[in-house]
Amino acid sequence: MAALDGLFESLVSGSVRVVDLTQPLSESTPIIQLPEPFVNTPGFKMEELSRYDNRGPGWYWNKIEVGEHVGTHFDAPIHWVTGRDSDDLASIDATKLIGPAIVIDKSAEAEADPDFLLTVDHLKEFENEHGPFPQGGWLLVRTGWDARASDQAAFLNANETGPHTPGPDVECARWLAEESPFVGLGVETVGTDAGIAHSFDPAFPCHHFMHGAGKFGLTQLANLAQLPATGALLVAAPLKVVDGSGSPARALALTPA
Ligand code: 23J
Ligand code: MN
Repeated sequence: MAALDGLFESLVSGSVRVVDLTQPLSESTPIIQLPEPFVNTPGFKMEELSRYDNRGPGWYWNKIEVGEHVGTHFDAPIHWVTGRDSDDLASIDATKLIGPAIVIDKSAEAEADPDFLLTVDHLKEFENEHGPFPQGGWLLVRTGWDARASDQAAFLNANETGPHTPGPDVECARWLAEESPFVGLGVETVGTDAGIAHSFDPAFPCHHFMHGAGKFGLTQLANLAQLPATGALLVAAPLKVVDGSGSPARALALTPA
């Protein structure tokens, strides 16, 4: 039997399900707000070229404009200064875009404390319960933040002290990048770093360490609640933009039904 026959059969029979981890991309998709003096990204915009009218009687098409880091999106290593000599979107080894998904659920903790920080201890605890993390895997962190994704204010959760959203602490970011077998980190929030990570040393440690190690980020994920802790397979599909630092992406998971 060919290696993928069983998978095709399972998809047809429904014993393997495709879970769409992607948030809808529209003009109301929430976007990250960096503080002064940094430049911010434009959001998503769509402009009609023709819609079965005199501009094109038989067809409908649009022009879209979007920042690379908008909505459910992929962070390439070259996004960060620590990864400046590493991969852009077009040079990434596509094998790394598919891998076993490990889903750690910290939604209760993030609901109790929006500044909740994921630590190496949390990850060791997970490994003690579920076994060692897989080589080439993706760590997906469930925080319940996807429930806020249609409301920019609730999603960014900012006050006069800045944004308050969960993410890894400095040592966890360093460990994921330099010691773990993961190739990427996926989150439900606007970025892979915690809201307060601008004040960490180094600032934005997840970007700093992960991209410095040639690893990836995936943000604004949806439907992680539908995945098992282990046993799902992630497919991350960013655009293959030459010199691109990131791109809106379709993120899918194959999961046992
Ligand atoms: C630019 C500057 C800081 C951050 C980010 C972008 C992101 O989170 C991103 O989307 O990669 S923290
Ligand atoms: Mn990004």
